[in-house]
Amino acid sequence: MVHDNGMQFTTRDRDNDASTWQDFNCAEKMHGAWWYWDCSNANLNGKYMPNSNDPDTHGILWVPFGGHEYSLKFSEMKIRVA
Ligand SMILES: [Ca+2]
Repeated sequence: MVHDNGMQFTTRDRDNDASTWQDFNCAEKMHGAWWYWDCSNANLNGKYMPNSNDPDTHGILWVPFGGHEYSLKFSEMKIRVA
């Protein structure tokens, strides 16, 4: 997540990631909008994958937890107001 820190949100129609390939949109590749840097570290808005094994990284991804091919069953984001 360190690489994604500070990135703008990328959607299919708003490419704000830092991928080095011209016209390459991480939200399209990963099937979910996120604060992408290089498409690979996390995507908690990915597709639900019932068997958790997702070699194409389209699932709900949190690489420090399960690696690049493990899709979580669900994700939940919470915001704390100080
Ligand atoms: Ca891009």
